[in-house]
Amino acid sequence: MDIKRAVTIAGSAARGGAGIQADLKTFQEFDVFGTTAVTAIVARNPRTGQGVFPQSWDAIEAQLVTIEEDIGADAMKTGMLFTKEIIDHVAHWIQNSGIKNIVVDPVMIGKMGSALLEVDAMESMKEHLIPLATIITPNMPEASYLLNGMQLNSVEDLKEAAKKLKELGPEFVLVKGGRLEGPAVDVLYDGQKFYLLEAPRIDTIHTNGAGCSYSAAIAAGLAKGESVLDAVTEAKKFITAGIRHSLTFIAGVGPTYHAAYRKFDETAVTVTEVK
Ligand code: PXL
Repeated sequence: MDIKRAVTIAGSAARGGAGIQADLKTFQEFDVFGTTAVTAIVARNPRTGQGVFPQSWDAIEAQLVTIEEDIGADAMKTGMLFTKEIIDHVAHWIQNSGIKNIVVDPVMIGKMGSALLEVDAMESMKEHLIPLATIITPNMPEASYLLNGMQLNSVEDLKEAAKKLKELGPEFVLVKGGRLEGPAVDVLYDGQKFYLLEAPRIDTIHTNGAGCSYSAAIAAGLAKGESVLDAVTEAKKFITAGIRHSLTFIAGVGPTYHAAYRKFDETAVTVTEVK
């Protein structure tokens, strides 16, 4: 069987809807074989108060070496990396890996409120990791942090942010406008052209893991050889369906439903090239 492969370097989200778990579920939906390097475990222990359990670089490196030697990868995505040390090591590893399609989701804060990136790690992300990316996928708060607090209130602001983020060195920038009013508009920028990807807004708070799943879907498309624009468009359809049919269980912000696009969607995404 010829199947494309994608590796995710990210945190384990015990709740199952975000992080590594979201990535694997997404890869599966796109018929891409997923492999994982867990950087940290996110789960709360009310007895000790601990909520994030980072892994040593030795443990992370072991996973990457195992994947490289036994499976290989057609694309990679990074999610929660948590520390400056992990970011620096991962960037160095990517540089030596020869992997072509690199999706960097600059994860900072989870929908459940966990801090997923230490404060001093931001500069390393900007300096060492983002320049290696085929595409970065910040949401509005992440884009704002990466741009020293730039205010984002409109699609024009998203375009301006994309332009500034492009200067950090990635090939493509996708700034996601999920927090604007009106339709859900994301801006894709390749250094020359802007594309607006628009989907209907879905009124729900249950979007845990949406960003993880969106970027994993992009990685899956790239692994299969799609263009960045095609991969992002398909990924947006996938995540819109997942949000429309998002799930709720016992408590907290519910996860997106990864099978929704395959099972019942219908979702229209319009893509417009703009100046
Ligand atoms: O959705 C962001 C995210 C990423 N990675 C991990 C998470 C979360 C949010 O909960 O737990 C591990």
